[in-house]
Amino acid sequence: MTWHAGAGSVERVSTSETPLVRVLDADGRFAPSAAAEQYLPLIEAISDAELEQFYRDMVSIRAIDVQATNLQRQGQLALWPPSRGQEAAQVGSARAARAQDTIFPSYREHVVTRIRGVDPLDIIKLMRGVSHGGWDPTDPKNGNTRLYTLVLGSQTLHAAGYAMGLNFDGRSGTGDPERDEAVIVYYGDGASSQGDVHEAMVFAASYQAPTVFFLQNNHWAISVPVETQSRVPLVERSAGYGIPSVRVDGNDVLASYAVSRVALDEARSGLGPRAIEAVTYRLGAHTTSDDPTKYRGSDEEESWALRDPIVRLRAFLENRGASGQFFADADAEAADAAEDLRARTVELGPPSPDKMFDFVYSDPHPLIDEQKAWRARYEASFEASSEAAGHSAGRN
Ligand SMILES: Cc1ncc(C[n+]2csc(CCOP(=O)(O)OP(=O)(O)O)c2C)c(N)n1
Ligand SMILES: [Mg+2]
Repeated sequence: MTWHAGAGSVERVSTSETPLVRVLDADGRFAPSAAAEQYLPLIEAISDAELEQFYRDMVSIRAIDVQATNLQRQGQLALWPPSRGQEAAQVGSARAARAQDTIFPSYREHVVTRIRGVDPLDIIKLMRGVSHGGWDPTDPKNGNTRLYTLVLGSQTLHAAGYAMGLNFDGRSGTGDPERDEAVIVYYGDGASSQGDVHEAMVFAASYQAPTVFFLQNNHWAISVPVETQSRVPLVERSAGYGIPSVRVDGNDVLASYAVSRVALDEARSGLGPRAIEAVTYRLGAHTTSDDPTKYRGSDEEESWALRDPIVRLRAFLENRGASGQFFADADAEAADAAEDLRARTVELGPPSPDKMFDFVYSDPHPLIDEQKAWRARYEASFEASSEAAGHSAGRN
């Protein structure tokens, strides 16, 4: 099917006929698509405990995400990029990674980082301006999670380079599944048009670097719809570089988990890079600075709300006999996590202005020292003038 859009009636390739790996339908029924067949043994091996963990991950991050959005509205944060709607894509892929793998997030992967051990408060610190990086990626408690990257697509180059290094160092593709490492990098539909992403794919493919390119197609790059990004399905971009690529229903956590497991296992075992396009939807605003009512209709949002990944997994678990107590406990755990984050956020205090000078160069630099001293004098001048105002008020 083709359709026409925009000035000049540009012919585009429809994305509707591209095979999609899907295991659960929108009502949570087990209804695998033809493309899901090969993944069924893996899916059937997922334990009840793992399924319940997926659900707990998803509801906890939803509550944290709502809390962080509220904190921004209440003046506690400069910005928050909501992840609502993308929980299944993120939980499935993050739970598929092994401890030794390295994660390169973009800026919306809140549950990916949480699963790896990063404290959500570290993201809050970044969004409040009290930290310029967020967390220490070399600290073992952060599970090999590199920093959030706001320069679109640049993390794909970091990931491909790191993965090439794994090969050079003999840390991947040795045939030892317990020790071999891979890399998974997250990026968006908009970022997929960045030159960096294409260069990263060339290097990963040429050097058979163990990189899994995980594209979350959430249909929007701020106000630009995905239809404008590409005339072919995004999954074909990576395929064009010779990288085996699959398209998955990103709102189906089981499908996301299965395709990510296979892609990571293959990358780790020396078969080269893999790519996944997870088709999902950003239910919230791009960030708290954005107003999506300016560029998309509520009918579109409502149609995607019906495909909410949490509702889908909940229905599946209920059909399998999960107890009401389990769901109540998961909700309570999520509320506690969000409340704890709020309490710790409001205790953070204001950002220190001096910090912006501290990490410009690794060594002291006279120009930076001079600027830092100027800023301190400038700040002090307000105290001096308010003291003077106090004295003059006292004289009157
Ligand atoms: C190199 C670069 N260009 C532009 C921007 C401004 N910008 C920030 S987010 C964004 C849209 C990204 O969309 P997408 O890649 O689909 O990710 P999403 O926000 O939907 O998760 C843009 C254009 C940027 N951060 N970096
Ligand atoms: Mg997007």
